[in-house]
Amino acid sequence: MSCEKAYITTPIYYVNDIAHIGHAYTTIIADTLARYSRMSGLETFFLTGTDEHGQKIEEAAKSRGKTTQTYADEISATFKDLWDDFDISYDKFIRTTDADHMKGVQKAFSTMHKNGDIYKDTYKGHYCISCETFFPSIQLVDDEFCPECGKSTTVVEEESYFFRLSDYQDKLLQYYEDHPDFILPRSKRNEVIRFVEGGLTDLSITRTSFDWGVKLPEEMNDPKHVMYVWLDALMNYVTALGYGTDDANMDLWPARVQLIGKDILRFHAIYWPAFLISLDLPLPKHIAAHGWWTRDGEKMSKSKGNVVNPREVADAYGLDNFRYFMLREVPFGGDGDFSQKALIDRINSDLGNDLGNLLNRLIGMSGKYFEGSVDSVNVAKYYQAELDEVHASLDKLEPLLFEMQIHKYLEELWRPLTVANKAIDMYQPWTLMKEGREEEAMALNGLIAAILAKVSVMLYPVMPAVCTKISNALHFSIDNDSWNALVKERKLLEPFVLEKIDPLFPRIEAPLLEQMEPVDKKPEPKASKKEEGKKETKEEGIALIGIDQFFQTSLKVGTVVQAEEVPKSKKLLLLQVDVGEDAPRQVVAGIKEWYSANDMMNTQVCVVANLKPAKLMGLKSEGMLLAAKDENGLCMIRPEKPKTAGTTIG
Ligand code: ME8
Repeated sequence: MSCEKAYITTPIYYVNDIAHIGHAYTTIIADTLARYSRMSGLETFFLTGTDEHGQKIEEAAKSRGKTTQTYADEISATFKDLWDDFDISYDKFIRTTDADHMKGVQKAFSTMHKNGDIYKDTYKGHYCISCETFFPSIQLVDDEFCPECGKSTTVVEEESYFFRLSDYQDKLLQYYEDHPDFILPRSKRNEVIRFVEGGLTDLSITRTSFDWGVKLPEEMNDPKHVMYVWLDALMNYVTALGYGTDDANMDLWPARVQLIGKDILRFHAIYWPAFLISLDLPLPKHIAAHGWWTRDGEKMSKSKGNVVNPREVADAYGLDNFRYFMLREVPFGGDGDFSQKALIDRINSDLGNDLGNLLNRLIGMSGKYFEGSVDSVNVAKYYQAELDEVHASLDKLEPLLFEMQIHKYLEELWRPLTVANKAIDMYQPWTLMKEGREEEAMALNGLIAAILAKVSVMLYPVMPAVCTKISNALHFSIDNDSWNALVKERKLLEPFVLEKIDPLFPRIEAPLLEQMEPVDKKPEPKASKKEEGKKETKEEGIALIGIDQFFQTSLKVGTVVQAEEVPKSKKLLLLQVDVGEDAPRQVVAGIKEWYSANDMMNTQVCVVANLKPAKLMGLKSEGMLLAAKDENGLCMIRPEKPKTAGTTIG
């Protein structure tokens, strides 16, 4: 690898709203790159954070009746908490309200001013608060609306400092030409070049009409101005390293990859490099812009109520599965659509059938024939061709990752799994054993284990928890040593006895999140008033139903055969309930405030037995208990006399 340091950044997210799948996507890609960089021995620094100044935030706080700082603190914490819960391996979480960041921004302003790149004038034009962007009249839609988000713009006429962006047009074009992979993917580079060739106008970089922002440096002696939020925000990438204060980590600059969504490419590929050149700082190696996530084919928006909450998806489907899905499903730079169906397909097929099943096959083979032991000593003797094919794929991976072809990285990483699954089908360990070719059968075991080990090392940056489970079962740890040995030096595993582990990817038969049904489902046509009267009678606001509708619900008597508390949950108990089937059902019940696990043991309950399974705090729940709750608390509904478990209620 050409560079020994890897500084990786995400955009800093606005605190006007909580994180959604788009934010999670950027952050998970960055986390993947950071994890790979660390594993491959690079000095890695991974930055994320929140963007807290500007008119948009000030207005969001006002509309919620909070001070801007309190509001920013609260929302910033929700981002940080989410990344912590997602085990995002960031090294620093920056906030643009941090004192040293603000100092660094002032330093940058002073330096640009000294370098002759800043002058004072009057700004006349239109400002979109939502995009925090100025637009010349010719770019507006119907002379008023923002060309980016379609919202109404505000007419602004105010004194402003300007950055001489127009002076940078030729320098930037030259830079793009000399560094063809500065902007990734290449298709996006062409867009930027066309925009810059169209002509750059100087950029208004201060505002006077509000004051939630960084003040100008004291020597400017102009206290009514605050910095334009994008100048403030972009500088975070260097102030996080100490720019303008102690320069402590500035040796990490320039960044190896700066990840962004395509919506903010112009700021990162035009303004940001121009600011850096003005400050005499080198430019980042790559600005990598990914595409846009939609939900079931539609743009996500709060008003449609179809915003995908990453925490909810990860809780229901597993964090690593969610990570894999997002990175595998969409070619980097392209737009992606989130649907539960697509996610389930990836989990059942790629993860369950190809990866999970291979581990099960190895557990089966080594258990049945060799009491779990795996020895690689004769792998090369019998299966050199397979090893060569596997290594040829592994060799292609690293460049794909840093060219941001992550979906191809994963596609290529699946080839060794195909080699392994095919080898089992072709050489048939059961036949080898029948024919007394034990050495070959053990070597096949060794081959499969080696492939699983190599794949889990390279998959680790995408699926850290799952790959750690695999490596534990195979008795090795994923780190720089094993990366070197297994991937670079093509070594095999030391002999070991395989641990049996639970299936990694239990098959998912139906969507796990009910409330996430496609939003484009047409609502039932409304019956006319007259028809309504015929169909149903309303009593005290409760719709009456027919007896057949009632019988669609399967209610059964259940006996609680096991009860325990759900760790870290104030409300939930985890129950195993016998409802007369082969095995008890697992039910997660929100009753802990009123019943202890002990209270519930060996009692009878009424169970709704045909609810779609749901997940609560990551635990599958296959039923619901009937209970009644009023102002005095909650009580379970139980049969008056003991009844056989599974007895139908109705
Ligand atoms: O733009 N699909 O912050 P922001 C994919 N503060 N990615 C999405 C997405 C979607 N539907 N929605 C958002 C800002 N993103 C500025 C950045 S950086 C110096 C300042 C992701 O909270 C994507 O990475 O609006 C996008 O660039 C970022 O969130 C914008 O986040």
